[in-house]
Amino acid sequence: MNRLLLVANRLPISITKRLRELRFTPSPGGLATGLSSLSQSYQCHLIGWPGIASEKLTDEDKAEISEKLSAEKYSPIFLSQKQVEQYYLGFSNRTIWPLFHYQPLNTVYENRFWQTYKQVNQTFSDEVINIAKPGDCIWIHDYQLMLVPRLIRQQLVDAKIGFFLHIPFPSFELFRLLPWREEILNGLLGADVIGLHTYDYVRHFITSASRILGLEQTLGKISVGNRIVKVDAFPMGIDYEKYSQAVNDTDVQNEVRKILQKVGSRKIVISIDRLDYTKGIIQRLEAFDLFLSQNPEYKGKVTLIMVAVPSRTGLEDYRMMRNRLEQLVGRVNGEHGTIGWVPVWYLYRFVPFKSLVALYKIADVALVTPLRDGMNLIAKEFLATKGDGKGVLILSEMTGAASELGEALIVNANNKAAIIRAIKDALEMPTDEQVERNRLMQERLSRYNVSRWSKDFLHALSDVSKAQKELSVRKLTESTRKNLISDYRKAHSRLFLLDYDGTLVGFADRPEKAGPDVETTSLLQSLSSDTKNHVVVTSGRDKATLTKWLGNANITLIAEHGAWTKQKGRDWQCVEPLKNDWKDTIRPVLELYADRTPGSFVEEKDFSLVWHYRKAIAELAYVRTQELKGTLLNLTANLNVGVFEGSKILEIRNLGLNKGRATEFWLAKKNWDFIIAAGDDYTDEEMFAVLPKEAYSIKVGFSISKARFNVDTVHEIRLLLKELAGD
Ligand code: GDG
Repeated sequence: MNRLLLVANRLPISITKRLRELRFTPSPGGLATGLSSLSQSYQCHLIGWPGIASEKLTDEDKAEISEKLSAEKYSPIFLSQKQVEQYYLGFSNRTIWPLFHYQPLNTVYENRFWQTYKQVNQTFSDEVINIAKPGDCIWIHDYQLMLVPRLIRQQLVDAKIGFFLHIPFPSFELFRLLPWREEILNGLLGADVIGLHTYDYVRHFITSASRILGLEQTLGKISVGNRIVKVDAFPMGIDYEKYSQAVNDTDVQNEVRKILQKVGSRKIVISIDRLDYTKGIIQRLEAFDLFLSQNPEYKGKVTLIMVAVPSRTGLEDYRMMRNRLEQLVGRVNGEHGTIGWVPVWYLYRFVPFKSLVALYKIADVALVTPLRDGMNLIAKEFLATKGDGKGVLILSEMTGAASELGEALIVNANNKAAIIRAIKDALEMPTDEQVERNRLMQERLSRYNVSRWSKDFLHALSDVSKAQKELSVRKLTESTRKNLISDYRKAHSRLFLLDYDGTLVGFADRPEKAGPDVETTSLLQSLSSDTKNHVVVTSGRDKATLTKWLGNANITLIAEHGAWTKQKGRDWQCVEPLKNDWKDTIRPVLELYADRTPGSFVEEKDFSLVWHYRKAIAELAYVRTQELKGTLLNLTANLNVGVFEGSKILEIRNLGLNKGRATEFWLAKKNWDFIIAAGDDYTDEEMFAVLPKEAYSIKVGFSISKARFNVDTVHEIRLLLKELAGD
């Protein structure tokens, strides 16, 4: 059975020490319970902090802890008090947590927090590296450990590494505020799969990777060096069975009875969260206060049961919030309450599971209105307990859960009037409607439960690792190279199809600077001097440039992706006449963008227009490219031209032009017994696609390609060609 190493800040256990004796209390967090279903397919091993500062422990204590926990397949990470304060309470909860929850004004940027965060992430990685074996899956969780994927990758190059972020990934405008944004992105990109709760967060992550690191993506796959990183949405589910079955437990039923005896026939609204400013608890209570003022007929008829679970009590902000909340509860109860009716029942504690389920069960309305929340599992758990389908969920649109639970009463958590209206609508909603809405959501939640979530994530991880392996298998190895050379030597009629930019020569700041050096021209000369060889350079360049650079070589030139051909010793010929009238509409648009984007310019060829932005500021170029693409797609909708994105260019050209057609022409010309084709970008894919399967097709650079082989750099392809030329 494969091993799964689960790495998270906390182990699902708490250790305390009294009178020199250690006490171990299981604290089953959502994650550990949620992932228990994986134990059928994986041998799970958990790595995390056991919840006690190392100053309180002797060496013997640590040995005892390690021994006891290893029986549970847990590896403890020991952290000092200072590390807990600076890495956990500091960087994780005063920098990342507020910033990622759209609270930039509450965000603290302290270098010492960051230094300790790096140090602790290193400690976690060292432990993983220490216990990992080949074939293990490593799954890292959450914002406390964002540097771990890369730290592990640096040591275990081929490891299968996944990362899941449980909180929102903020929009680029927020993320860019972080002084250590590059390091955080690079840290995450050490993973093979980065999982987020929603597509919005995926989009935000991809935008940040592109605008901050200049990385490009296709369909959620980002190329990082010679690796592919998949970024995708995996909305976390709950253990649906567990909650839907729990309502039948005798303990839960007793609890339900007890609460109902106290509340009587009043309607019950519940509010349950960790006490955190992101959860919108105070705003929610203010809305409830206003609801009672504006709807006095509900006085005495409805009770709000508010559970605030103590959280991060070591932070001043959290302590202050508790004071504010308790004052407000006092005021609301004082102002609206009567003898015999307390409007808000307030509990500041962690409630046992049976009480939690009982509260869900008896609630007529669940008021879940965070200001921001990665997902929010309370909303889902509430629905799972509603076997009879009765009950109304009021849900903030700022939660990840809102994208799955559209049948709930969705509100803007900052809009008190909307919350007040929703409370009233919920209390008055006909039972049929409640049932109808809930059934749809319940079906979805029971299908996409936590076990499905984790399996989906791990499948994605296996798929990406497989693709990664295929990619490295496709690397042109020494033995394929030898085969290629031996096939070449045996052959009598050989065809070379070589792209120019990015294949024979590297990119330059400006296209006109990428002319061939002496070595390139003499390489092409040597190849073509062998009468068995026919060399074709297939380029997107215009014919004037190719004539200037390669006109004297005894080779065939293809310009503008196949629009023009110059066969050995002949003149240029236009393959087929194409319409060009579209250029007059498109040119002014491109020129406008060139003016608005310093460093960019427009190139005009016979059958295409190209906007180059290699020298423009990356961030500005990104914004402009997106705008320009949108504009061009609109303008060209009814024309026979396409908009193509290449390496730092946008090209608009006639749809009939592509290297595939040009390649087919050359393939049909003769009975070649050796074909080699090399290229680096999307236009070369058209060439690779039409080649016979025995042809040696080589992609320069590492990304998925139709080519049979990949090489890393221009240098490598030139070395190969030199060897063939006998240079
Ligand atoms: C983070 C993200 C994301 C809460 N109070 C009690 C109790 N709980 C359990 C609930 C639920 C879990 O804790 C809370 O999960 P949430 O999703 O509501 O929120 P966070 O703790 O902020 O979690 C969040 C989540 O990670 C998962 O990815 O959804 O957005 O912030 O399971 O049942 N359980 C018991 N007593 C309590 O008093 N027994």
